[in-house]
Amino acid sequence: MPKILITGACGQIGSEMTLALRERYGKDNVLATDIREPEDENLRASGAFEYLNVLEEQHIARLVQKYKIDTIYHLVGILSAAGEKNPDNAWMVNVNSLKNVLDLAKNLGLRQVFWPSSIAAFGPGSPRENTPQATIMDPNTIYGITKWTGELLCNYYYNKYRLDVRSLRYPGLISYVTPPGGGTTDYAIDIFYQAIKTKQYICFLREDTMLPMMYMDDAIGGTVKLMEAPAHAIRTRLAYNFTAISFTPKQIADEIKKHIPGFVCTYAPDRRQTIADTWPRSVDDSVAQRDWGWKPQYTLSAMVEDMLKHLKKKLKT
Ligand code: AKB
Repeated sequence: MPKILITGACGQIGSEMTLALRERYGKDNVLATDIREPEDENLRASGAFEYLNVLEEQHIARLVQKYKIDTIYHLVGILSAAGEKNPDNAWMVNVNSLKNVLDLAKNLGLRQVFWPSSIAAFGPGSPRENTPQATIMDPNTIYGITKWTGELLCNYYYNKYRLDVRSLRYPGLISYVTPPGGGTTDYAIDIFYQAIKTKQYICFLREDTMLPMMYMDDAIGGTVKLMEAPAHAIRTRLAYNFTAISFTPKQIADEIKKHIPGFVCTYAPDRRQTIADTWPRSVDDSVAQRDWGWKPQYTLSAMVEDMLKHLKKKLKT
């Protein structure tokens, strides 16, 4: 059984990953850490939590030793739109913390590290349709630059030190548990809250902006599958392309309208449009399918139905 430490456990991915890993490996084998206290009652009640600033390598090391950790899911990160507001902070949090985790994992002989990359690692020079696993990488947001740098670092630590570090290029992730903050794909979550609360939504991307997306259940399932795959199956130590569904704001709005008649979505693109315009419209994840059996479950309509069911309950409508 792995002994896991999760950083960023109170974030969008972390809060669900913590619960899923505790369910799978037992609550005593998964330590949740974050720089902020968990607000979610389920998360708080589900097992041990420790305050952690990932920029302090010694602090991570103390927790690793105290809880006999052998695996780190390093989920802390500043997203794309937030990164543009404070590039220095994005670099510090996204790159320096990853370097701390990789150094510590190497020095203490940890078994495995997971770190999320993103479709933001691609850029204007990458093909935008069915973007291949290996292609031109020229991200032009600081977030994308940190993600591509992080991939190169992971690859370096594997090649030089044989550290078993694995990574995925997450698309926009959609979930009803913890809202994201500061991303370009966040509209695909906000739209559900507004559709339920007011039947109106002003989208910050153009109606035809197609981006790769995934429901959180698929993201968690795929991540666990990657981490449990035998080492010989993992044939890239850069991040794997990883996708489920590509859709535009208009397509998701139309799908929501089937469940909430009268819902109206209008469009007022802002600075996030220029970020989205440099990202893939769809991604080729056939290498992940071939190497470790990646296969998503949720279609657009299944995802919309499940999101609305859970969010209506959460918002008590
Ligand atoms: C963002 O929008 O910044 C993220 C991402 C695609 O990595 N959701």
